[in-house]
Amino acid sequence: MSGGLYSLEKKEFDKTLQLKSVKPYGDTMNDGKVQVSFTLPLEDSERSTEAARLLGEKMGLTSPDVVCHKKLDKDFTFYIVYGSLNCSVDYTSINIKTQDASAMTMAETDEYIRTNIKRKVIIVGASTGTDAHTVGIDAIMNMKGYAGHYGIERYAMIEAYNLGSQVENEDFIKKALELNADVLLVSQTVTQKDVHIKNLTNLVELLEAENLRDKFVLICGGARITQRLAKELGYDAGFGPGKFADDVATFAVTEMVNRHF
Ligand code: B12
Repeated sequence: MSGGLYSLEKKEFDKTLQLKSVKPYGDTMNDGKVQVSFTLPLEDSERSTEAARLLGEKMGLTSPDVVCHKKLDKDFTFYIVYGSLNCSVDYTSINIKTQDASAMTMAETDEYIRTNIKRKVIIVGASTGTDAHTVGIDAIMNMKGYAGHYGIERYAMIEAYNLGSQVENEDFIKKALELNADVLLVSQTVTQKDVHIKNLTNLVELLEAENLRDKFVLICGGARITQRLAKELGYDAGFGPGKFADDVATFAVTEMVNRHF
């Protein structure tokens, strides 16, 4: 597939696509069709199905339809509601700096480090705070990699240390200093009650309090992490699903060079 963002403007199949007012697509362009799913703490009945439909209406859906209601137990029911959105977004006004720039391969990154940094890059990663999920950080770091992408432990010019999960921020920083890290990788999977935001913020605050923030390229990642959120929280970059070691390593080493590490 060629093109990306701007090739959309050239789409021939339907001239009614307007990038200044993009709406969800169901059957026809601009029909605004969406489906939402949720659970109500109510028994499965006609009355609770109407409650689900009314919630669809209050969400701003035109002609909401409850197309599925499934009893979870006697007091909880799962619903799927279809409807149309009237609102749209101006796609041309969105200016998010993404990490989509083509990632270097492992060999290219190693060569880039040899040429531009001239020593091994030290990367320390962990799943921090109370978070016990390791699969995400392992996907990025493990030698064997993930989904056909080798992890950074395999890079000849990267020295990688995966500290595992439930690493306290204080211990993480201590270890990063001990290892003389260049890059810190933080994984956060659990987002209940915004625990990831509190934990990620705490790490930045601790680094700033010790005047250490600029010493590291600071990167976070996880299922609900976006570049926008990462930047808001004071990180240099954030990577979510669909991102691999190639993307992370490319960003980390080019950022180091840009910052004259
Ligand atoms: C496996 C799993 C577990 C395992 C974890 C085992 C392990 N060693 O990791 C166990 C059983 C221990 C577990 C426990 C819990 N889990 Co759990 N778990 C999952 C599950 C099924 C898969 C997660 C996973 O491995 N994804 C695969 C990886 C590869 O994807 P990923 O993390 O998104 O990683 C990619 C990117 O995000 C990115 N990335 C990730 N990290 C990083 C870091 C950096 C630096 C970078 C650059 C990129 C990056 O790169 C990766 C590759 O693209 C999910 C549900 C699901 N299907 O997603 C629930 C899920 C994450 N768990 C959940 C919950 C609630 C829990 C528990 C709280 C349950 C409980 N009440 O006890 C506990 C948490 C315990 C704790 N203290 O953390 C919820 C989280 C909900 C939320 N929004 O907070 C989920 C979504 C399930 C659900 N639908 O409710 N869990």
